[in-house]
Amino acid sequence: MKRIKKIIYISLVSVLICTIGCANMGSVSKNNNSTLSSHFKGLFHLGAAINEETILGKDSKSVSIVKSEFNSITPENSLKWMYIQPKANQFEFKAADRYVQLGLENDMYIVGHALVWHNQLADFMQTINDADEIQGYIANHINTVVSRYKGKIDAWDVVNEAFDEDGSLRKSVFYNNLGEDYIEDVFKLAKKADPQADLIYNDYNFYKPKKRAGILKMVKKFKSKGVKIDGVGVQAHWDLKSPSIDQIEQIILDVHAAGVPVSFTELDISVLPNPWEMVGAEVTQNFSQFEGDPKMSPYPNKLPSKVQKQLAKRYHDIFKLFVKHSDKINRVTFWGVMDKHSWLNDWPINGRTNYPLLFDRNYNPKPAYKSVLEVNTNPKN
Ligand code: 9MR
Repeated sequence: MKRIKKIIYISLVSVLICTIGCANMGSVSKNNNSTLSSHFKGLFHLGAAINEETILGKDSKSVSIVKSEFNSITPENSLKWMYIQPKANQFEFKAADRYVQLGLENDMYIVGHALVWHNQLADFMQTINDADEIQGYIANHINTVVSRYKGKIDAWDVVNEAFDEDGSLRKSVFYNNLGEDYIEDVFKLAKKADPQADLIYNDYNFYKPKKRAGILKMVKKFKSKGVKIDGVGVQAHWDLKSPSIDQIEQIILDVHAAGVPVSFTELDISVLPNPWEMVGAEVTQNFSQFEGDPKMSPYPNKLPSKVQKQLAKRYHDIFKLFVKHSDKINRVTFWGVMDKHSWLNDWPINGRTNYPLLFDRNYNPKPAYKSVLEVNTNPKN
């Protein structure tokens, strides 16, 4: 019911926006009272990943930004396997329940992240060497978690980061035990537990053609076999230059051609040096030998205004593209609320000072925030 009401609401708002947009062709639709989510309403959901402090209400400033600026939330860590089921058959739902409650109270599009992922998996799962045993745990995990939030969590990242850079399947504990069909089986289990939830495959480095092709081959196979999949999640851990706007556009077009909408699920823009040409979010990469090297963290106190402007322009260009293709995009989610809490301060080198989001270390909107609100929301412009 909640979902049907939302669809009707979004459709009505879309018609209204189109009517206004068509009457004012060429005018910038900036409204001074806009928030991020109201600015893009009718085009796509606008979300943020929230950490446990925010979920538990301990960071009231983040909570207030989330409530006023966003209409979708993703739990940065709290629903991952290692926290939800740290020991076999022992479930911990305290933070997850609070998370879902926050989303419901504020009528948000609530995302569950992530059901099956090789990383942040409970210890007991990582050493299993038996197909039936691991299959049993996966089925129990999905039934228990997805059923608990049936009708409340709107979308699940069902499988996360299952592909390698060359487009083949990652040799994870799931693949090693179950072979290549495990992803399909997991999607079927999720559908059984909540037939209405949007089921998403989520990954990074979609701008790499081989990886994208591998993932989209699977999506097309699911579609042709009638296996429910409702979208692809493109993580979008990017930097000031890469991927290019053309590369991002190609991702949108290719995902759309595979028959599903795209969501940009983990958007942030690193402004720090990346001398190894290393882009993406493979968390196992370690560059600890560079810790404390000032060349690798050139802005420890303040982001120079020149870089601040580059960041603002980069975000503006990205959102302009998102608006252009808003008919193919379901959601755009920032990976965090404000700079101080971003995972990018500690990856790939610990202890750096990064500035990847729209709110600064004092919870104030940055020039990039303003530049995003200045994006014309008429897709035809
Ligand atoms: O932001 C998350 C960080 O707090 C965790 O330490 C890290 C552990 O892997 O995971 C981060 O979130 C990841 C997300 O769940 C999946 N895609 C990549 C994200 C950044 O690593």
